[in-house]
Formats: sequence, structure tokens, C-alpha cells
Amino acid sequence: MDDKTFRQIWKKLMESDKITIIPHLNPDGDALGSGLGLYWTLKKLGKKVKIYNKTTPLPYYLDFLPGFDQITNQYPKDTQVVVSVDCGDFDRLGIEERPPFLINIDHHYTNPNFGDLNLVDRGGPATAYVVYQLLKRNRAELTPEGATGLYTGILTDTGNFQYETVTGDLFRAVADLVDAGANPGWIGQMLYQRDRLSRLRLLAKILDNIRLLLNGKVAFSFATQKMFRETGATKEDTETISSQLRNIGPVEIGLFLREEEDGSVKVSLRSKEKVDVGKISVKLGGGGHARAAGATLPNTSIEEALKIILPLIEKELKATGVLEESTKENSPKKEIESPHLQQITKPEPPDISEKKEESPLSVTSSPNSPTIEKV
Ligand SMILES: [Mn+2]
Repeated sequence: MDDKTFRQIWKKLMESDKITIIPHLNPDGDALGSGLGLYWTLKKLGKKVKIYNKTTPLPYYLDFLPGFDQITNQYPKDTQVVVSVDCGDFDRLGIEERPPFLINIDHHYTNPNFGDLNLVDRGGPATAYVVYQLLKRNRAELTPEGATGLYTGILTDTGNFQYETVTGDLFRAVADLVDAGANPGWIGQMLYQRDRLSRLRLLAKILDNIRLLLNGKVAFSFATQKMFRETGATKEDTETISSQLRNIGPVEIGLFLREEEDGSVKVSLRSKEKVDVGKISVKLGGGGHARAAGATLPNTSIEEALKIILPLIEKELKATGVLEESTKENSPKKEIESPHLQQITKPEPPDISEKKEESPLSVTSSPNSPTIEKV
């Protein structure tokens, strides 16, 4: 990312009027946060700027972002310049035709530079950080609304400042965003303290089905359409699951598979330290980063998807020395054929009556504990 590109992009934006910002389909915190970060500054500069995303509904957990309600699902036909933010490739924009001019701002290392101007911080912490630098280097003003979006993008894409992509420079940028009006306490509350019971009920089912594969280096779980129906949860409720799987002590890779309404399977991969899951997801037709990546496999089942993915994971685990070459005992084939997989597709309903007996409340039958009876 050289100075020239930062200047060229700004010049183009300042010369243009009808600008449309496009965060990627099924947007996350960085996609919407970086898009809105740019949106507010351009708006303040008097530009006719729109922010477009085809996805409906947009993820509810991001509805606190200032400008969330301005995001339209109607692509403005008179657009002169499109700025794509956080899109690893052109397909992620959700538009059929190439716009008259396309500016590509991103941080996916797999980004093929599909724009007319490309500002890609390959392997960098977040697109929001690239947008921040674009604004700063061109002395554009940060607004409290925009700073809130950029802060959210950086926070969520660094796993709350936990990844190796976090540097001193990034923290200095974050400090600047806080000074500009981003409120970390409030943003944290909005993102993490508005959980829904339906999500927790789905989470309980998913966690109940965790299996450790490949010598315990992979934690796997899944969600079926049935599980969504039973709990009333939505697909974005599974956003953090693959990270939670990865977070298990000895696990290197978290693998989460989600059955979609259209019969495809969404693959979500997270790694801890050694394995580049972006490489695996590219082989699956997806994209992403070294520590977080995903793909969608059309017309398949969770079992079938697992058969395709596990050998790819095994190969990477061996290539990085996480798994020894000679490990045969836990080969993916053996795991797939295991009868446990039958269980996972038909989870048995929890036996409530049995649990009641085990519960401390069963003491109610004892005459010595009358207080518990009132509980
Ligand atoms: Mn991102």
C-alpha cells in the first residue's frame, strides 16, 4: 500500500459525486464498520454517497452502528464510483455488472486486485484499519459515527485485539478513533451484552455435539436447519462458534458446518497458531485469512462436506507439523465411518425427567429441607 494509491483513491472520490459503498454479502463487523466509517466522512464532505448491501436481513447484532438504517438493498443505478470494502473478490459484492469505476479496499491476502484502483493490506488486521489510514493520510475528518464503525471493524476482525495482526500502530489508530468519538464501553456492550435466549439454546445444542478429530487437533460441530427451527435462532447466531471451537486448549483448528436453507453447507474455519485456514478454504472455493476463513459447498450434506474437508485439514496439520506424518489411528476416514456421526445428525432429545432426579432439587423429598421445597 503505497502513498500514491492512497492519494489516487482520495482524488477519485473527491472528483466523483454519486458514490456507492459496498460491504461484502452476509456482512460482518468489519464489512459494515469499514463501509460506514467511510460513508460518514464522505457524507460530511457533501458527497451523494449510498451504502448498499444485497443481504436481507442484515445481522441484527450490528444494528447499533450509526448509519445501519441507511444501508439499502437497492443498488443505485446512477452510481459513478463503487467502493468495495472487505470484499475478497468481485463475487462478494452482490452486483451483476461491473460499475463504471471500482475502488477495492480490503485486507484478504487472496484478493486478486479486481478494482480499477486497489488498496489491499494483505493479511492486515481489518479493512477498517485501511479505511482509517485512507482518511488520515488524506487529512479527512473522522466523525464520531464513522469512528464507531471503524473501531467496531477493528475490534471484531482482531478477535477483540487477540490476533497476531495487532501492532502498536493499530493501537495508536484505535486510540485516535476513541478520541474521535468511538466509545469502547458502549460498543462492547452493544456487541457482547445483548445476547438472545434463542441463540444460547442453539449454542447449547451445538456445544453438545462437539467432537474432537485428528488426534484432538480439530474441534468440530455443526448446526442443522432443524436445530434452527427448534430454537428460533438465526444463522448469524452462529457467528462466533468456530472461534469457540478453536478456543479449546489443545485444539489447533475449529471447524463449524452450517446446513443452509438452499441445501448448501457453510464452512467456517478458525486456527490458533500454525495452520493457514485461508489456504484450506481457497481449495474449497472460498476465501479468508490465515486464522479465519470460510467457504460454501453447494448441494451437499454435513457428512459429505466433512468427507471433503477433513483430508484437506489433515494435510495442512501434517505439513505444519501439528500432526505427525505417521498418525494413522485417527485418520479422517475412520472418524467419518464411526457410528458417532449417526448420532450427530439425529441428536436425541434431552431427557428432562432424568435430569430432574439428578438435580439438587430432588432433596425436596427430604423432610429436613423444607426451604428448598419453596424454590
Ligand atoms: Mn475484514
